Amino acid sequence: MIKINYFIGTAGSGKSTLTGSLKDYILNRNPEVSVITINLDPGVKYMPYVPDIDIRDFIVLEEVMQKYEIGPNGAMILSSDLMVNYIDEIRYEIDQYNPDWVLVDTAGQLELFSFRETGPLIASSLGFGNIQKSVSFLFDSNFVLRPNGFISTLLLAASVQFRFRNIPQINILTKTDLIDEDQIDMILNWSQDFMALEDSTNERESGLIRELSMLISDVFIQMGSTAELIPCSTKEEHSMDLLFGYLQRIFDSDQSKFY
Ligand SMILES: Nc1nc2c(ncn2[C@@H]2O[C@H](COP(=O)(O)OP(=O)(O)O)[C@@H](O)[C@H]2O)c(=O)[nH]1
Ligand SMILES: [Mg+2]
Repeated sequence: MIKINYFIGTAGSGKSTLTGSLKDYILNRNPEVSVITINLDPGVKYMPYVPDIDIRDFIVLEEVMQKYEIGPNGAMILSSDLMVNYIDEIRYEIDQYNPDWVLVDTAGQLELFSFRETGPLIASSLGFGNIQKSVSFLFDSNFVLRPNGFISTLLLAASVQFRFRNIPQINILTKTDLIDEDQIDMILNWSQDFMALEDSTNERESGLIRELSMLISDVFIQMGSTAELIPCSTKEEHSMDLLFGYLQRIFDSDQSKFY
């Protein structure tokens, strides 16, 4: 069985760092396990790790700009759409490695991968046979310190879940080393108890934002709890333990096998 995890999140939420760090972590812990990383961001210039499979071997942003005579934004959208043409090549390369784990780093701009056809199509096309998959959605710690930032990120996480339909999703609170314990507890509490989120919203937001936030958190209360939020810092070994444990459990439970 090959386990594929897609890291999805807003630009700067920590996808690339976590992809590289998690690979190192798994290899350090268990050298006989084989792990590969895939970069699916055709526009990325600098990466904190060297990907084993790289979409930039097939699509070069500057060439797309020149060939179609478009600017960088249009070229990012087109490059992202063009990725579906290389699904067979990516699948072939994955099979060459025959890995236990595949960590997929997605485009800096969340909407390119998740809200166009590309991401869901790649995820379902790569998902046949002996492959299990999961989505990890990243909540940037600095972003979700206020109730309204938390709620907007929660909405994004829910949209990603809708887009990737039945793929099991975990939500990760990234860069927890940058905020203090109390703040981490507060955010985790919001994710487990939407009443607490509503209380904080009442206290800390005002005007239209407060009204809207209250309405939205009401919807979440009525929907029941979404996926659990897992705190993670790539700088702390114990939090990588926690995250890897969750990922393993997702794949060990039956839920990711049938999609
Ligand atoms: N302190 C800290 N910084 C992090 C962590 N993860 C990522 N970063 C930083 O956050 C920034 C964005 O990370 P990156 O992985 O490029 O985000 P991406 O756009 O989602 O791929 C970079 O400056 C990283 O060094 C973390 O766990 N702790
Ligand atoms: Mg990145």
